[in-house]
Amino acid sequence: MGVEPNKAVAAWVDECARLCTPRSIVWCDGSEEERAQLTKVALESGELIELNQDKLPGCYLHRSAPNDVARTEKLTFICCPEKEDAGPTNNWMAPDEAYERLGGIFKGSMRDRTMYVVPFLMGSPSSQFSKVGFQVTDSVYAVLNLRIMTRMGAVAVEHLGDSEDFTRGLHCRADLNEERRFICHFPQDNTIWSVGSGYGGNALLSKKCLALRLASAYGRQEGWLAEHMLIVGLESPQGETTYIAAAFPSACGKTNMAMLVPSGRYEGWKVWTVGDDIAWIRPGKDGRLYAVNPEAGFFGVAPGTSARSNPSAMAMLHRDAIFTNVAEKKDGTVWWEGMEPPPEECTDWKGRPWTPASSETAAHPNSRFTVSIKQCPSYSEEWENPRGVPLSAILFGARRGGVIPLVYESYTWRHGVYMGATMASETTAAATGRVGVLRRDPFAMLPFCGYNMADYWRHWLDVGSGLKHPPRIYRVNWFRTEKDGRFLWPGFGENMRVLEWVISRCHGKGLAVETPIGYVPAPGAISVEGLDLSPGAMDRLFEIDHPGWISALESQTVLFDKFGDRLPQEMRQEHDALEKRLTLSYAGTRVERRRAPRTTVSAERHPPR
Ligand code: GTP
Ligand code: SPV
Ligand code: MN
Repeated sequence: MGVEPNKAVAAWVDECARLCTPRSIVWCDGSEEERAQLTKVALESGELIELNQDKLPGCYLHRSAPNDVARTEKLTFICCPEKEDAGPTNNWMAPDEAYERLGGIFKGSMRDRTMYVVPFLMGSPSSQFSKVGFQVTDSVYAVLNLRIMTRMGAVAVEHLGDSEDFTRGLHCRADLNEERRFICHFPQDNTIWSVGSGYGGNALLSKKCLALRLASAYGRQEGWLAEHMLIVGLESPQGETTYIAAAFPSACGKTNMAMLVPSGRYEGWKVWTVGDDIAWIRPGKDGRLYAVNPEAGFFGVAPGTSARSNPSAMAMLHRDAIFTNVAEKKDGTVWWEGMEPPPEECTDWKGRPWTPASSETAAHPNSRFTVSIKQCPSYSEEWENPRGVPLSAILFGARRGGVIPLVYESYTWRHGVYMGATMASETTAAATGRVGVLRRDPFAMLPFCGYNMADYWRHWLDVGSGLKHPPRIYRVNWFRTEKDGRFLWPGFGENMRVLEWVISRCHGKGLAVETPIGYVPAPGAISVEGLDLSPGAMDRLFEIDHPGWISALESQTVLFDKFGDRLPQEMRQEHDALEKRLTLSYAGTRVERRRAPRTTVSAERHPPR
């Protein structure tokens, strides 16, 4: 490659080679020639399948092993020296034990394989806050994905210079056996060892392993935040851009919101995509929070993506994309559930013939596309900005059939941290295990927080208390349903109606009503003009479900109790204050059912009562 690795890198790669004993070692430089060469190798081995190069130039299909289609949270470990520092929501393994157990699996695992060494940079080359990682891997698919997902090659080697400060990521698919699959993180060694999986977040170590799990631990030490958040800029017809970050659990709408195309009513508005999955957030000198997307591409959920739901995503998938576990049509193009009417016949994600009469889906529910952020029609030039974009609002959103209203605003930063900490969501196909089960997913970081979650909440409280101009904090829920299971809210481009209210609040204009749970939009503050909602839908979207909240409060206590003394007292205080407000208002509503809201407040925020 063009740039020589420094001594520390060379020594570490040498160690990896001695452990895995590959047939050969290839140092990757990120060049076009290399991409062509690696694509050829992957086509020959069957790791990639060529799609129709006239209709989809530069596009390829990858079919993963059927037992390796999603993140495996049960097999993901934080290996810090003390178990308590990983906390009750993480799996923990002692570092020595982890190195030994995984070392046994890595030993000789690349005997008849090539070992690729991939330098990559997370963040802008001109930022001192960017991080360099090296991934050693036996997967050409991983290399080609990293090439899209990160700034890969010489740029990373140059950024590192003589420094030893780089993440050491060792990855091998080994035999893809779940019994021998482990994804281990060693924050004290800046090291990740992942073995036995070739899939997404398990195998692209830049993403969840480095940019969330390790980075969250380093962010705590260094005074910043690594978050599972999209970053988007919303430009008004007057030319004012408001930046919002939003944490939604896996497969709960980040990619969609990041490249939202506003519905017709919002002509003149522009949406700018800065990131769709990960945000590194730092306080700026001006007392605001600034967010950077450290990645360079999207690894997005395919099913449900259509010209109607996400036209921007469809537009960027016509060239230079890798598709994983989608269906292939007869003409060598791709298909997945929800894209458009099903083809009469196609090949499913396992390579078998499929028709609409088949009992299984054609694409895997967690099938994905990998594509460069630069191909997104709403790509924001601010993606290059080493300082990041200033945040006016932070949204926490989850998949909830009930209880959580369409949108509400926190009273304060502290109340907002409590809202994020107590988020729960119905599980999705992005991780193995049952789908549709409600579980607590604080800050959408349950699978990604690299240290004790209680310390993480403490860190959020501390960061906020140092800010002169903290962003406002919201809960949103696009997924509240009718009794028959249909969504009450149309979602997607129509979410702009909710975001318009959020923006107007940030600029001191939008009207809100104070309720026990927080500020909700004043009647009429969210436009429903032109929407085909079922009768009473808005009332139900904002209904405060008292019994639902009371049982939520109980289960929050179960979560909080897990953390013992480490739980910040502020979380209990917010819990108790909410309980009190709900009890008082419930007593009121029993006397006067469905009483009109008590106070209409201006855009000013009050302290909670
Ligand atoms: P990860 O990449 O796993 O982190 O997921 P994500 O948070 O980026 O989720 P994504 O935007 O890919 O959406 C996941 C699924 O939710 C897709 O099937 C979408 O079609 C669906 N979805 C996204 N936004 C909405 C919405 O506003 N309403 C409804 N009903 N579904 C949505
Ligand atoms: C997620 O599950 O949140 C993802 C996909 O973004 S993966 O990279 O597999 O983690
Ligand atoms: Mn994600």
